[in-house]
Formats: sequence, structure tokens, C-alpha cells
Amino acid sequence: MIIKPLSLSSVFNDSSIDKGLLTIADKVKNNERLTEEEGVLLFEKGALGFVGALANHIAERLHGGKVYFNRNFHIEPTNVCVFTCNFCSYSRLYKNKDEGWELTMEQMMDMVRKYDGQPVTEVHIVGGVHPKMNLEFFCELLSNIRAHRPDLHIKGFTAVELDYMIRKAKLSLEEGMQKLKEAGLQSLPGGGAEIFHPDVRNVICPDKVDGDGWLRIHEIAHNLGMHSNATMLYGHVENYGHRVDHMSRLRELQDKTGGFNCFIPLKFRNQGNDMSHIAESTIVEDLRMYAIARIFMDNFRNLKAYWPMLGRQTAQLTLSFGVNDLDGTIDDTTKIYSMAGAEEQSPALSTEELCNMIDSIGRIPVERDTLYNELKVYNNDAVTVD
Ligand code: V47
Ligand code: SF4
Repeated sequence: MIIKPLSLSSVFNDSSIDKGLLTIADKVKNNERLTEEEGVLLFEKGALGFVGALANHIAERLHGGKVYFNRNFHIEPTNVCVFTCNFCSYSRLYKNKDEGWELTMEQMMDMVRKYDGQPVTEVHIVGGVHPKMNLEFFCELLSNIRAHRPDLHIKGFTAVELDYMIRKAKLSLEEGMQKLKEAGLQSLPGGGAEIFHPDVRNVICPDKVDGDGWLRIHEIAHNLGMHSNATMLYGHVENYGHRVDHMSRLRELQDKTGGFNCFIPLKFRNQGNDMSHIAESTIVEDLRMYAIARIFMDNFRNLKAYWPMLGRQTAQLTLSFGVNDLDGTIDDTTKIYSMAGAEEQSPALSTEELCNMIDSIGRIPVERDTLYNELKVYNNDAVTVD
């Protein structure tokens, strides 16, 4: 079934729309930046159809009908973690490490070797912050992967993991990042950002790197020529002002460095953590979140819906609300979201399934690499994958 979102012109013909929202629609038409106040107004008053029409207009202006995905897998070295984020269903404290996992170098290299001869282009490394897995260990992992599979792009370690391992090695952030880059690190994933504002951060994840620290590490990575992603964990105790503040700070850094590849709103999932009493956001609120991110983040070309967290059906819906990227095939190599109650208990999609998700709503599937270079455009009606 082809989904046809509302056009931007239909918004101007609707006499019931608030004046402030019409000013925003005008700005979108003229490709102008929104203020933070306008961002909050969109959250407070923008109906789903309205924000969807604006977001879809922007996505089509940037990407035509193209939707990106990649072929990737994850390595999660451990879920043992020194931090105590209240939303996390995945980690185990060091004193309870027997309930968790700690992969050895050999086990991780076996995971890499499993993909020998397969056309995966990216490995995403992310995990808990283990007090005994240090900078040296991870540099060795990076060089081993680089030596075994030089064509695989290594996207690894959140700013939270990096901050801890570099400080523990008693290096400056610049020195630590340089060392990791030399060992083979090419990009940073967007995790650990959560909500930057201290009023929220001190409630949901008080003991890990703060918002300024997260941004600083990404700025250093960008200055070293690496790219990175940015996330925002939404739908818990934050208000709309906190979301806009978070996006605004990312927008500011992107103006400065241009180093972010994409923005990824992450929906809070409430099973098995200390915030289980908080209801999850509705699908309507999720779609509004994606659409408003697309409208507000005018210097981020790519907006990603991470399907293992949203579930494939909601992820497919986001493609009509400004999203142009679905992440990757994953191959059942991540546990972060299945442990938090996501629909996808063993997340894996074949390239064919991803292409069909995109093609069946009238969009064009495009396989990309980590840096959004196009590898293959699947523009036939019947998608066949080699
Ligand atoms: O920082 C943890 C989130 C993140 C929960 O860069 C939760 O391409 C919802 O950032 N409910 C780590 N979210 C994963 C991540 C990521 C994932 C996919 C792609 C990329 C990328 C980055 O997972 C954490 C936290 O924000 N998270 N627990 C939870 N209960
Ligand atoms: Fe540790 Fe990351 Fe979980 Fe926080 S979100 S407890 S840093 S694994």
C-alpha cells in the first residue's frame, strides 16, 4: 500500500491552523531555521497531520523518495557497567557480574570472522562500562578487526564509554581519541546522549558523563576527522522544553563542525528497569517526535528510526514523517532493546525484508555505507536482492 502524506500546500489551505504554526510552515517552505520557542510550539500545538506534512516536505526536498539502510552487525563486549542509569534494562553491576556477560577478545573476533565473505559494511561496538576492559584492550580489539577485515567500517563506543576509558588511562580526551583512531576507530555511535539538560540527566542517569562532556567528545572526534551520530532518549520524565534544548545544542555543534551523520530519537522502553512505572509514549507521540526532529534539526541531513527499538511496523510508519534511514540488518546481535521490552526480541532483517519495507510504501530503498555514500539503489517495483 502506497502511503501519500499530506502536501505542504494543504496546510496553507486549512483556516483552522494556529497563526504561530502557519509562520513555522512558511519558514519550512522558505528553508529557514526555527527558534527554540517555535520548536516548543510545534510540540505543544502541532497536530500529527500538520507536523507530518512539514517533515515529509523536508525529507523529500533532501532525499527525493530515497530511504537508506546498511548491512551491519553489533558487538556488545559486556553488559557489566559501573554506571546506574535508571532507564537501563541491560546492564548489571560489577558485583553481580555473574548475571551478565564479558566477551573475550577471541569471542569477539569469532563474531567478526562469522561475517567473512559476507557483504556487511559496518560493525557497531557498544556495551556497558566495564571497570576492567580498558583503553589498551579496546585498542587491541580495534587493530585486530582492522587487520582481519580492513573493509569493515568500525563505529564504536559511546561518549560515555570513551570518557571513562580515556580518563582511566590518564590521558587527555584528545590523546585518547587520537590513540583509538590510530588503532582503527572510524566513527562514533550516538548513544549516551539521553537528555542533556541537568534537571533531567540528574534524575535518569546522574553518574555518567554530563551533557557538556558528551558534546566535547563528539567535537574532538569531529576535529580529528571522524564522524558521529547523535541520539535523544525521549518519552520519560522530560518535558518538551528539554527535548528542544537537547536538539538545539546538537544543532549548534553541527553548525560548528558538520561532523554528525544523523540524528536518532530513541523511544524510552519501560520493561525491566527502574523507570518501569512510567508509561511508554504512544505511537502518535512517536511520529510527532520524528517529524518535529526533522523540522527543527535543519542541519542534520539524516534522521534515523532504529527499527529494533521501535519495532518494524512503527519504523515503517516513520518513513512518512520525515525519516530517511532505518539503520541496518543487525542480524540479532544486540540485546539493549529486547531486554527493555521492545517488540523485536531477536532483531534481524534480511536486505530483502528491509527493501520490501521501504518499497511497499512507495519509497526507494538505497543501501548506504556508514558515511551515507550510496552503494546500491533498488529502484525496481519487485525488489530482488543479490
Ligand atoms: O544511550 C538504553 C538507549 C542507547 C533504553 O549511532 C534505551 O547508529 C530506550 O545509542 N529504552 C544505546 N532506550 C544505543 C544507541 C544506538 C542504537 C542504534 C544505533 C545507534 C547509532 C546508536 O540505548 C543508550 C540509551 O539511550 N537505551 N536503555 C531503554 N530502556
Ligand atoms: Fe551503563 Fe549504558 Fe546502561 Fe547507563 S545506559 S547503565 S552507561 S550500559
